[in-house]
Amino acid sequence: MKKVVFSGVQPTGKLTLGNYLGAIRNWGQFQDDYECIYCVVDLHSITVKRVPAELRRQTYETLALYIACGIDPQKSILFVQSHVPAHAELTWVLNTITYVGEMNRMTQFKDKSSKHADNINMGLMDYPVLMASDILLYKTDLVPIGADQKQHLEIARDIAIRFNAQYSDTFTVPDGYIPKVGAKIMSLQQPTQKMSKSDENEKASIYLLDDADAIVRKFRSAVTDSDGEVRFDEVNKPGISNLLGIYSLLSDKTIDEAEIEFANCGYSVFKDAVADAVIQKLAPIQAEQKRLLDDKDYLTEIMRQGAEKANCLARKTLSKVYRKVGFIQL
Ligand code: AQP
Repeated sequence: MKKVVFSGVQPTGKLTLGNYLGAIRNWGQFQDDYECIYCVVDLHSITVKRVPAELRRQTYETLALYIACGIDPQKSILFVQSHVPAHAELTWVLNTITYVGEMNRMTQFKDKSSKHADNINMGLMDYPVLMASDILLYKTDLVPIGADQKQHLEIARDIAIRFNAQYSDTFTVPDGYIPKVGAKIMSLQQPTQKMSKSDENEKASIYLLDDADAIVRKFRSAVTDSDGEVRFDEVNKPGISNLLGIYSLLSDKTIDEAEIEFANCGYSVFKDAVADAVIQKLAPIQAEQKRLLDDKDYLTEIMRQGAEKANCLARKTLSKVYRKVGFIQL
């Protein structure tokens, strides 16, 4: 039996370089050795207000990006969360062993509540429990995530342990896989905050579908500092350190090597080199995503096949959970 990897991204807005370097880029490496399950988490994405037609379009776009980034539907299960009802059903059960106080303490809930003060809905608060269901339904061993999701993964572990203690061994307790470099790509305009697809300032994020001109422009206007030295120092030089991290990941060079390469260059040469590395990496992904989006039937078929496989696995776990809590099975 192969170990199971599960992860997902919300089809909210345009995916960023942060989503790619922190999460999706790392997914491919597991495909040969693990049973990989990658989900487009559309149920999560309606915790903030959405335009329905946009959500539909972005669901296709996100699935196409997964494939364009190297996730092979022959090797991994790719599916859309709302096609597998067990995610919502398990969430209800897990809600009954999760405490309001725990959810209130979640950093993302606090952040999103302040950003969407007019829409602090129950779904926003319940987001971590739905995420726990996503993970636990598939007996997941490993969850590749960016650093921002660490707290949610810990809650998923706590919920699994709590359920197992209360009802006997049922869930696998998952581990997180957080990359050593790239776990938190920062905003280009406020380098002490993470790059986020819902950031209203478009200059703050590199979107995976940005064209070359936009990428160059955004890196040229990236906030740095005034000492002129390309050196990694997250505390005193967060902007330059963020750019060094991005360059190092995309050029397969270490941070030390990158520092040496740009030792006497000044920031404008360095920024253009980072932009160029990003453009080179994204160009083939963009072309492949476009090709896939021109073939909606193919993408729909991938969704259908993925949903069938995921439903089969998820129903088994849900039925076990229902038995354990005492629901009558017909
Ligand atoms: N800046 C980032 N650096 C590294 N990893 C990141 N991730 C997100 N931003 C960065 C990782 O991407 C995966 C999917 O994220 P998500 O779509 O589920 O939502 P999120 O974490 O809330 O990401 P965003 O971009 O900030 O979305 P919005 O703005 O819609 O809330 C996760 O593994 C995440 O860690």
